[in-house]
Amino acid sequence: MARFNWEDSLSVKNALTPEELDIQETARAYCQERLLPRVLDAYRNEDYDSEILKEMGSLGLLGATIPTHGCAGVSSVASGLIAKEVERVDSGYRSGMSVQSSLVMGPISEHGTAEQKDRFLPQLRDGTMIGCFGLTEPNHGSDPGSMETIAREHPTKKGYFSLSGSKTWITNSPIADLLIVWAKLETTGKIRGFLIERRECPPGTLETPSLKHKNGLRASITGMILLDNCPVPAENMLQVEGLKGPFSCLNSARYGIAFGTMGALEDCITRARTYALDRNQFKKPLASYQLIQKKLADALTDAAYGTLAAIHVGRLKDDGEMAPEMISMIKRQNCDRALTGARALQEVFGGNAASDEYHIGRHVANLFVVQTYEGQSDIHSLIIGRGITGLQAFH
Ligand code: TGC
Ligand code: FAD
Repeated sequence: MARFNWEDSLSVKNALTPEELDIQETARAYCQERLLPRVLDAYRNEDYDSEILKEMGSLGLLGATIPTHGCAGVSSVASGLIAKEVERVDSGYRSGMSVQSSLVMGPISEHGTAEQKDRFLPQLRDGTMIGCFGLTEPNHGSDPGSMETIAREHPTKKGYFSLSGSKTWITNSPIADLLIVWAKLETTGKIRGFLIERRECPPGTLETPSLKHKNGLRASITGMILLDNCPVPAENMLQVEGLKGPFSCLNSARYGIAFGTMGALEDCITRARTYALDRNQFKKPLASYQLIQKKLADALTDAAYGTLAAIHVGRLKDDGEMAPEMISMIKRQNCDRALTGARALQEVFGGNAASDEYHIGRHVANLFVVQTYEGQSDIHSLIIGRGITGLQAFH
């Protein structure tokens, strides 16, 4: 009989390869040694240090599943473990990394021309070029198919499109060198992806104001993308048509979130356990009370179940046997359980939970946002419901 190890309660490590365990260890060491010491100041000042992407790049953590252009070419599970270690520190840091890896390098790798891949992937891999992904608009969030951003033939520049419209709540947009913007072609009404290089945009055609004073995800930077007849060369268009372009990349990003949120939840468990063992009330440690133990037991079970489900779906993804509804199931379930668990564990800290030095309030605020972006949980319920019934309930 084995001894119960609360730090790996269902022996998740038995489901991982030696290479995946090594990658997790490298990511954990970096996150605990380099990210954790910065997170409180970053969160307080709403400040994202773009050097972080260079540091991640130097460790091979960016675009890690891509098998070409000097990227690591690791399994989906390994990339999930990286997300988990980053999100153990802060969801905002995972967000900055996910956008660069899954939503910028991903579409270029999957839908880019050979020339686009050669031009952009190496710099994105190293973090010397920062990318962002513009799908959401002020009037169209859950329903991106109704987007208004339009790509017309440029009136004066031959071989160029002219893009006009606005995107909002875009992670990394204020600091992005390369902006992937999804727009409808005026001629066909079909959605296409465009690679916009900031340095090539004439003044006044591209603005990326920051969205400040967020009450979650403050360690990541968020902004708008405002396009006013912005000229984009035709060769910067991605080779995919329709919503399946952005959604194929969202499958990977949502996968990373499903895995990552389990890191945030585990951090809440570790911190709440330590606090409950140290803090005495009614002459005994809080940890000795049944109601406290139930909160820990619920959260621990959810973190282990969620991680195992994410590993399983990752294996299916790499074997080409993953259905998007599976991603919706783990994104929804893991975000919901992480938010519920973190919120319950917050209570263990009593009034001290109100101090950011206990970290738990930061995770709770972050996890609300994570449950919202890349498809709010109710939207994923509808995707799963459509999978069960064959009937769509969105419209
Ligand atoms: P629907 O009819 O369902 O689909 C239209 C076309 O898209 C294809 N498709 C997919 N392809 C691959 N993977 C998926 N997961 C796909 N889902 C859909 C589909 O096959 C179809 O293709 P085709 O060839 O037949 O045209 O489209 P709909 O308009 O009814 O969509 C409804 C809905 C709700 C499923 C969808 O719009 C949705 O998921 N909404 C949520 C919006 C969302 O997730 N936005 C994310 C913005 S990016 C972001 O939040 C980044 S945060 C990053 C960070 O900081 O970490
Ligand atoms: P809405 O679509 O207005 O939804 C509001 C509520 O209504 C939700 O609870 C939703 O579930 C519900 N709802 C909507 N339609 C239905 C329906 N048919 N039936 C039942 N309920 C429904 N987007 C990007 O493109 N790129 C990014 O990098 C990015 N980063 C982000 C970073 C942050 C910090 C945040 C907060 C958001 C980011 N987003 C990004 C946007 C994010 O994807 C959207 O906020 C999300 O898709 C929800 O859209 P919305 O905010 O417009 O909400």
